[in-house]
Amino acid sequence: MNDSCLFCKIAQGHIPSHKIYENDKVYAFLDLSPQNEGHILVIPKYHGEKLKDIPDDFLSEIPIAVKKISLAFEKMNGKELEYNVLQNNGSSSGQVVMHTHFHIIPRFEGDGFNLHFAPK
Ligand code: D5M
Repeated sequence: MNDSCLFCKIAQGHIPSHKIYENDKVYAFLDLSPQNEGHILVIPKYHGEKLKDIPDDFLSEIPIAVKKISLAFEKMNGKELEYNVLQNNGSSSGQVVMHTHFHIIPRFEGDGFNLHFAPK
């Protein structure tokens, strides 16, 4: 963990967040600037800027956490959560917070939300 990192502080409970899920390797919380209702961030409890910086034992926990969160949603709401998982790697890709994180962006029929992967 890095004392000057926003997401390390959130994972340690030093900055408030709306916690969604936590285990010893990952922390998930609501995004402060949601792209769609219920936008969640999942982060490793290991400080590394980019995916390549995260040890496998932390990284491998991320998709498992995503699965758990989606199943919990389904159980609570009686319907499947449809979503995109997005991970920005480096400033030119749109990464703003330099602690590896995965966005879970819920999708709803006709929400008009567009992901632009193609170069302009
Ligand atoms: O995404 C960084 C994301 O981090 C962006 O969607 C806003 C979110 N963010 C920034 N500060 C906070 C706090 N304090 N709580 C919750 N969410 C936050 P990136 O992929 O780096 O562009």
